Amino acid sequence: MIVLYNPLSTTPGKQPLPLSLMSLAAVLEAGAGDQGRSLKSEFKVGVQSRSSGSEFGAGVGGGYPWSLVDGNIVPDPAAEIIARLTGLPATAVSLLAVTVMPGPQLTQAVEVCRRVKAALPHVPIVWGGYFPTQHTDTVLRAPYVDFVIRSQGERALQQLADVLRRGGVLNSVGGLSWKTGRSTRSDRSDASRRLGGSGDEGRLANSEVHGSDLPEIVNNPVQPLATLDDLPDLPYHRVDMERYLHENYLGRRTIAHNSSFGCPFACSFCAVVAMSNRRWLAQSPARMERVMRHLVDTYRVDAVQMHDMDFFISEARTAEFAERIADLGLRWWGLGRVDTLMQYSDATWDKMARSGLRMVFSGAESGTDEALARMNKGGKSSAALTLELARRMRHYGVVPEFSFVLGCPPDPEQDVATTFEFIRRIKRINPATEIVLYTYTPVPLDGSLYTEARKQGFAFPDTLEAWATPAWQQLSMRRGDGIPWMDANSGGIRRRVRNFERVINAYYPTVTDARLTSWHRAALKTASAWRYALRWYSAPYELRALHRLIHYQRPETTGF
Ligand code: B12
Ligand code: SF4
Repeated sequence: MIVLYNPLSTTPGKQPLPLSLMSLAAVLEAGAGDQGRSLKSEFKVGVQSRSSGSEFGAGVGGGYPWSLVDGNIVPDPAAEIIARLTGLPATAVSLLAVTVMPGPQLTQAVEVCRRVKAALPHVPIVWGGYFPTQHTDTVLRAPYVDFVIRSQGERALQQLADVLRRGGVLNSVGGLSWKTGRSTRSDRSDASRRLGGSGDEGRLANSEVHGSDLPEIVNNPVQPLATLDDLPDLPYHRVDMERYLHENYLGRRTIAHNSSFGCPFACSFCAVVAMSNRRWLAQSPARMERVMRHLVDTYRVDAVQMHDMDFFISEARTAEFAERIADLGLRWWGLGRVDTLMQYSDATWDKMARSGLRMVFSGAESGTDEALARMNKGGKSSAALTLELARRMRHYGVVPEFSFVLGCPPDPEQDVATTFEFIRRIKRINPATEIVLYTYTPVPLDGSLYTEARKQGFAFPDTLEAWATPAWQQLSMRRGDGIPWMDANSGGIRRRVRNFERVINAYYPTVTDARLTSWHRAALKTASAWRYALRWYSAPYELRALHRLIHYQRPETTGF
């Protein structure tokens, strides 16, 4: 049994379909077998369904038994995981596979994995996803994590399961990192024994690594990424889809989907760079159409949030997708770069608007080209293009959602002030624009921002326990805590950003919160008008009280 665990990541009731794990589940469900057969030759991508004979299918069967534990739904994930992994036949593969991003998700993952390891020391635990891909050594220093799979996970998890089932060397598992070296105990763990063999080289090391016995870590090279159309369809039929359908600005039954992996750019604050090494792989429009039709027909989905890191990289793909789904009446949302979207032709914008595109999230990042260059934003990005895109999207009736990375060196105060003025210009051009304000949060990626942060004393924690503390959890949420130049003035920059956000969101109430009535909007606008006119953003206590009263929802919590 392979238990796929999605640690808590959001507030109750908002849980998105856990796509990272569903992608892994698809491969386990389909079952590639382990005799060196390629995914491509083995999987029948969406060719047939075992029960209905419709075109949407889970593949050929014969994979590994798996089950999903979603920490967004299950109140005590550790107890649930232990129950599912207890009492299995000795010959069965047991494995706990965990997806982890920094923040509260990591905090729950640490606590749960520690409990599972204590209860079931023979069950190997593998972490994958954004956090372990960037901080592999820190993860493997924890005695309760045995493996990390870096980057794309489908093929690698299958390979790891094969090695666990048949014994053999771990070197063959693409992107696997694991602990090797001498055992710290005389008896080896069950999992280790199952792998057999005499030497340690390439085999599972004892998972009980304590204190100063720092493990030696081996990092297998990441394999070439699997083409997405060669991977099987997600096993929607195996989860309670009703739990993952939500009512929001887009629709009454909104689902999450992912249609590509990676991004060809290398912005210096972005975790995607380590994940895909500037590669972008995408599902074909035909595949996407087939999945959309399945979701509409089977689950009465009426809106889709595309969780791709960069949905819009290929104009041809977007245009064909928009044409293919035009008759479905879907409303959809995606993330895309400002410069890419400005390069699209009017014909493509027409098709997108007619196909139901309602909102696009873009990293506008800053109001100056110098800051964009320091962030290594790349492409043709510029502040002027951001303004143009706001104008263009107003024309097509698509809501822009622009995020900013504020308070960057060399002069964080000035950076904040300039970007505030820039945001006011955007709002004049397109008042519906949603503004999402972040402060720079380092990722371990060379670049002037990270270099500057390190120069000023910033360092990542080197244990998972430290990452799981409230301070680091807060830092991971991109609020600017713990960044040397933000802290230098006792949090003054952070406060300025939050105050500005409060005033601008009152003066231009978000269009995406369906609960805001016209009375609410008028009250917010009136109450904030004098502040906005005088640029008096500090201490907006009365607006905070008003926001509380009407259960105001911040734009950054409505998006992905
Ligand atoms: C959906 C999503 C969420 C959802 C939650 C998803 C969930 N799992 O429950 C919500 C909206 C709640 C959310 C919240 C946050 N998120 Co988020 N989120 C995403 C998003 C858009 C999509 C993730 C996804 O499903 N991708 C599709 C799947 C198929 O791809 P994947 O995740 O990469 O998975 C593949 C591999 O990574 C790997 N893999 C992943 N997990 C595992 C596990 C195992 C065992 C293995 C073997 C392999 C493996 O294999 C998978 C298949 O190839 C990503 C960006 C992106 N497009 O990836 C950001 C992203 C992961 N989030 C991010 C952030 C920062 C946050 C927040 C901190 C934001 C904030 N300020 O609040 C919060 C933190 C939440 C928390 N509680 O910790 C960052 C992480 C940055 C970093 N430094 O690592 C990302 C990368 C966005 C970005 N560009 O910055 N998020
Ligand atoms: S374009 Fe977006 S996804 Fe790509 S590296 Fe930059 S911020 Fe990350």
